[in-house]
This record gives sequence, structure tokens and C-alpha cells, in this order.
Amino acid sequence: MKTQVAIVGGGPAGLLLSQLLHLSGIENIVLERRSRDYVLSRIRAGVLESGTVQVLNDADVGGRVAREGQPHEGVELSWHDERLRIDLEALTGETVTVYGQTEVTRDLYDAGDARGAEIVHEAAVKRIEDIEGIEGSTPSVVYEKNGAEHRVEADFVAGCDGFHGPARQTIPDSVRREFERVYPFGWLGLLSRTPPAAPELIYATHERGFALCSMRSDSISRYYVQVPASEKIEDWSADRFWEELRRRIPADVADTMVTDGEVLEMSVAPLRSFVCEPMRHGSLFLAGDAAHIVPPTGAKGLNLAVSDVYYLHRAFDLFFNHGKSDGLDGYSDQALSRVWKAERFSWTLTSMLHDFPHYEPFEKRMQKAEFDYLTRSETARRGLAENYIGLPF
Ligand code: FAS
Ligand code: PHB
Repeated sequence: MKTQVAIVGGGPAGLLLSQLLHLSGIENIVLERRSRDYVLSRIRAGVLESGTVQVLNDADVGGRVAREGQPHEGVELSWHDERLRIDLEALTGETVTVYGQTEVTRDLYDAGDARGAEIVHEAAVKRIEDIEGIEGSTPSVVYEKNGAEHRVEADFVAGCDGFHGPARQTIPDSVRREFERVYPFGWLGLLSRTPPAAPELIYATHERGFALCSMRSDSISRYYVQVPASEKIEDWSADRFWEELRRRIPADVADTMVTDGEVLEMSVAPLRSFVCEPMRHGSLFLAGDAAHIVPPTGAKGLNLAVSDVYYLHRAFDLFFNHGKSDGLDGYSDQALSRVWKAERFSWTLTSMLHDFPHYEPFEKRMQKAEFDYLTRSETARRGLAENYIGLPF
């Protein structure tokens, strides 16, 4: 098979790129290792930047998020029972939208169905070949389905295969530079059929550890508690989760929180900061978690995948429809510029809000001083707000 762009990975990055390329008349195929149900079963991000919503609208998949997404004008930080509201709207003129990544992915799959998209499931990509433009060679992707190998030839390959996919490894070790920080803790998440504990997100710092109160709708809540990196999900019952969560969030929220609803999902996610440079090698372009990972504290993971795809789509459109390659040549630097600033914000907020086992009393005082500074300085709050709503594309 021959196409213009072969996309490895059918998560949000791959599906969104496929949709945008289609709208620009650029042929593409998506090769996804898992079934559609499996992809849709993943519970991940919950907060969309306004830039992300704009790209979804550009991709003609913004209808449901406009109807069902919840605009949020502020978020809260708490330090034991002290609460601090960051008024995103007043400080930046922007808001964020609460709308689950699962729903974004569902909207993208539905749009793919409507256009008869080439999305091949249970197609595990084994190799990505000939991306270095050697005379007479054609980039190709080899995948396995139903026990047989298949080859797709393409002008370009988009590696949208997440942190554990093969695309990043296709960039030679001599070219690839990786930057990583693994945190000594993870997030234990719980999704429940209960009304949210508070109208806005609460990022709670406590000596017992970090906790986050989020939501998906008026009847579905999403909560997290910081746990040691080695924590096993089987060591946690829902009751134990609720009890720990309520000890870490402000008492007036804990006292009114509904905890007797159906538990829909529980999972542990490790936290790491990671960046791969460059995000392009020859005919291969990386986008999303294939190229970078952020701790979810800043709600940047999915939103960074979207800005990568925004840049990459524009670059392919310039090349295929206008015969110019400067978008492709500039893609890696352009995407990395925004990635590194989001890495900085996510690392800063994670460092401020979490309990680090190795922190001395001095570091703990620094954490409290950060909170106090935010409480007293509108300038500091504006700095946090402009990063949280998303820096310009
Ligand atoms: P994805 O990992 O979503 O998609 C990659 C796809 O490639 C997958 O479907 C995978 O099956 C496929 N693939 C892999 N190898 C393949 C192969 N060999 N062949 C074919 N296909 C292959 N972000 C937030 O903003 N907030 C959060 O709360 C949050 N929580 C998270 C929790 C967890 C457990 C994880 C892992 C991530 C979380 N993230 C969160 C980040 C997450 O939302 C990602 O940023 C987002 O999924 C990025 O999308 P993709 O780049 O498409 O990668
Ligand atoms: C979520 O609702 O899953 C969520 C929200 C904000 C974050 C991380 C996760 O920073």
C-alpha cells in the first residue's frame, strides 16, 4: 500500500493528525496496535486549553465539546485548609474546558467513521524503515495484523505512538538526545459516578501528600492521590482511597464530598518529565507522548500533543499543497520551543505541590513560601494562570 503520510498510533495525536490531513486533502493511514474499545477505555486527561478547543473546531470535531464541555474560569490550590483561587479569566481573559480525553478520542473516531478513514486496529507496527532519504528508497512502515506482516509505503511517517511506541527508537542513538526526570511517586486515580466535590478543580498540598479533585461532568468525578512510585493498585480499596483523599483536601470540601457512588475505574500512573530531541529525523516526525511526557500536574500532556499536531499538520499542508518544505524543516524547533516551556511549568508545579521523600525542612519551607507568594502576588498568580490556560501556539 502507498500513501502520503503513514501515522503510527491511533491515540489523540494520531487521530487528530489524520483528521486534519484529510481536511487538507492529504492521504493518510492510521495504524493502531490496540482495538478501538481498548483505546477508548483509557482514562487520561480531563482539561483542555482554549488553543486545543480551537484546533478541535478547525478539525470539525468541536461540536460535542462545545455542547458538553464545561468552561472553567478558575482553579484552586489548597495548603491543608488554606484555599487559594487562581482566577484564570480575570488574570488572562481565558478559561479552560473540562472535557475528558476519552471523549476527544471518541469524537475523533466518530469523525473518522463519517469520512471512511483508513484506521487499522490491532495493527502493531514492528519497524519503520528507510526514513533517511537514501536515493531510491521509500519510507515504509511494517505492521503485524492477524499474524501476518504488512508494509505501507509513504512519503512521510508520523510517530504518534506514545511513550512506549517504536517510532522514537527509529531515530539513531547518535542523533537522538533524551532528557528525563523520573519522580519518586505516582498518581493513584479514581473515576466515580458522584457529583464533583467542588465546582472547580482543587490541587491540594498536604504533609500526607498531594491530591487532586477534578471531574468529567456534573455526575462524574475524577480524583487523584499521590502514592509512592512502587505502589500497587491491588493494595488500594475504594474505601481506603476515599479516606486518604479526604485527609488531604480542605476539611469543608471533605465533609460534604459524596463517596458512595459507583467506582468506574482505578489506576496508578507513574510520573516523569521526558523530552526527545529532535522531533524529526529524515521523513519521520514525532508528535505527542512519542516525543515528550510531562507529569499531569499542569494538565499539559494532551494539550501538548495537540499543539504538536497543529504544527505538523500545517507543515504537511505547506509541503503537499504549496510545495514548500520550510514547515517540515522548522517543525522540530517550533514544537520543542512550546514543549520545553510546558515541561518547565509542569515540573515547577509538581515540585511545589508534592511531598518529596528526600526534601529537607528547607525545601518544605520553600514550598510553603511559593504558596504564600501566590497568595499575596497577583503577578505570581498571573504567571501561573497564563501557563495553565496554555501559552500561545
Ligand atoms: P497515546 O499514548 O495516547 O497514544 C499512542 C497510541 O499509539 C496508543 O493508542 C498506542 O496503543 C499506540 N501504539 C503504541 N505502540 C504502537 C505500535 N507499535 N503500533 C501501533 N500503535 C502503537 N495528560 C493530561 O493532560 N492529564 C492527565 O491527567 C493525564 N493522565 C494520564 C494518565 C496516564 C496513565 C497516562 C499514560 C497519560 C496521562 N496523560 C495525562 C497524558 C496523556 O493524556 C497523553 O498526553 C496523551 O494520551 C497523548 O496522546 P498521544 O500522543 O496520542 O499518545
Ligand atoms: C483530570 O481531570 O484527569 C486532570 C485534571 C487536571 C490535571 C490532571 C488530571 O492537572
